[in-house]
Amino acid sequence: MKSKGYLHPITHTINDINAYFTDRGFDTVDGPELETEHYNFDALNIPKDHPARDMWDTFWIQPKTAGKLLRTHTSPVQVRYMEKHKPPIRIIVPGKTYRYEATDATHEAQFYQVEGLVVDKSISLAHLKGTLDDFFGYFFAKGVHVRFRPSYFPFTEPSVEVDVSCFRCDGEKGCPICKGTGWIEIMGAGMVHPKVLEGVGISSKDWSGFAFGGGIDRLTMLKYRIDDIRLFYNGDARLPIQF
Ligand code: 2U9
Repeated sequence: MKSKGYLHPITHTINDINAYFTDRGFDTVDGPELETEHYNFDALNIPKDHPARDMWDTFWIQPKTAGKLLRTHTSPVQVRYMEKHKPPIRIIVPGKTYRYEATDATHEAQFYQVEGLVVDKSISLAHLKGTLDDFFGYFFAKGVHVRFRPSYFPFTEPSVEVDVSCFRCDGEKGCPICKGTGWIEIMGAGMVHPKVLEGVGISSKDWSGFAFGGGIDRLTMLKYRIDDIRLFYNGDARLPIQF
């Protein structure tokens, strides 16, 4: 039989995430990979010369003074969307992102991210927790749940690190995937900072929102037990056949 070809494991994950969220009323959106300093940083409450900018190693387009870069996260897409759409907003944003850093088994200079954004009346951290709890039960395995740990991101307040209970050892604390802790670090999230809402003309008195963001490569590696991110990008056709 003639070979029909195969989907890349990253594509499986993106399709899976899009299907889950669009079934629940989210729109899938994308935007430019070549971005401006304004949309990638300033509009997200990451001002010039603020130490928080060091969180993102950035590929600047020369000359740097022109303010053009390869997006370091998909967040500028949400900013652009909020400028054009009034709340209520429910969007899921998968896409290619770039970081100026050395490559190893868990880092690539280009990788994929997914971010979600909900803006509505009286949205709280409880809505965020319920959404992620249900999503990870779908994506990894029934019964997988999440926990929040306090964190910091300039564009969310409060901010949290999101862990999922280990789907390999069921939180029994005995496996290499969760390094014996029973928990796996999976993404970051929080309540959209009022400054970010006000910056796109959404009143933070009338509306609130949650946002989350994580690496699609990491989600895919955990789900399909792939131990080196570079396998996704070396063009070896023996990879997609297996998934
Ligand atoms: C808007 C407002 C808030 C998106 C968020 C994170 C936390 C986060 C990283 C996880 C690993 C990216 O792949 S990674 O390096 N992301 O921790 N992202 S909250 O928050 C937003 C986005 C857009 C307008």
